[in-house]
Amino acid sequence: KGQPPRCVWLTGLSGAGKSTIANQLERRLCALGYHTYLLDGDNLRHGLNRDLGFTPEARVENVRRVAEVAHLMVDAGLIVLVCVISPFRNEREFARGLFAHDEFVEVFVDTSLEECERRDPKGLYRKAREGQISNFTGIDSPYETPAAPELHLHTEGAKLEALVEQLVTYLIPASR
Ligand code: GGZ
Repeated sequence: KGQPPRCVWLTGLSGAGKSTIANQLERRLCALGYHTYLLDGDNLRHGLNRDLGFTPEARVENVRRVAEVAHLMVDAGLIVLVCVISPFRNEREFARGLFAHDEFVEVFVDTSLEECERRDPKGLYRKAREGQISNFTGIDSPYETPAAPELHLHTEGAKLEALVEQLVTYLIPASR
């Protein structure tokens, strides 16, 4: 089947739901017969990006590397799902600039800081508030909200399936 290579770039706070949404999206796309690959910032930081921390400079380099790898994979014909906080507008625009116009889909996984902190699945927000982690996004490191994402997902009060459906419909308009 003809497959549209894409970079689906999910940006948002830690705990916003990027990985959860991308994992479910990957299952859906797989079931529809598409070849995908998921690049997750948290995982890549154990390998490719193990030398990088969370200073602004390290994040710039982290996001640059992830964007370049995604570009290679899109070049190979895959639908690449990227989950990185990518807090800076500049680096997201750098990533966008690597791709052809239709290939890059910026998805703002919009969950308020209050809600992320309430979820706190890994206890990182608590540690950041207690000063055990510094440079934590939303606490003492900035997150620049996307100005014009292709998709803006409001996760609070939404069902996972409905959010994933919005993505599938955007990516594969004929799938419904
Ligand atoms: C933000 C941090 C930090 C700090 C550790 N700030 O929600 P998680 O846990 O599983 O995913 C987050 C991940 C962020 O890595 P990224 O590569 O996506 O970040 S960036 O795009 O900004 O380079 C979080 C965990 O690492 N984590 N310390 N200080 N998130």
